[in-house]
Amino acid sequence: MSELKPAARRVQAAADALGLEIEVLEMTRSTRTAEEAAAACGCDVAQIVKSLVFKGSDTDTPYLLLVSGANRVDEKAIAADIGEKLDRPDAQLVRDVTGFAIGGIPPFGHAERLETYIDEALLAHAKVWAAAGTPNALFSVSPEALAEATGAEVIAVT
Ligand code: 5CA
Repeated sequence: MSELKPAARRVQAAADALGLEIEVLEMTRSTRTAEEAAAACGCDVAQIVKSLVFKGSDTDTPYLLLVSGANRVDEKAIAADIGEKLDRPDAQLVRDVTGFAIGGIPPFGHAERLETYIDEALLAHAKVWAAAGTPNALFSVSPEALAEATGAEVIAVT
């Protein structure tokens, strides 16, 4: 625990503050992409939580989408759920609103509170794995507990 990098420690502290019982683990190999994360934790890529930031094209509101590693977001299909069209922000905006760099964006503990949606496909698994601040830190959690802790609305993303 005390050996966690500062960004990973921030995620553990945020989980603790939310009352979410998880343990951040630092892997010896890269977990930068969903495929690498699945290989590192020995799970299916569908069990990896991608924490993706989008930006509303009308309001510039940043939205966080927690998406199964097996799915690609259909931006047109989800616009109806969210209420506006979505753009993909650049890496700097993602860093500004989350406080973390791409490849390690966690699902909570961000620089600002983000309106959050979770892919219904993640709820099909007993356990999912999400990034924890760095490109080799992860934690496992039940998707229901993750949805509750993040206040996420369940949507279909594809
Ligand atoms: N640690 C892994 C598994 S949890 C991880 O963070 N995967 S991820 O999919 O959530 O993060 C990578 C995502 O960041 C990519 O799917 C892509 O949507 C986004 N991304 C990658 N490069 C950029 C970029 N230059 N600008 C904006 N978004 C980017």
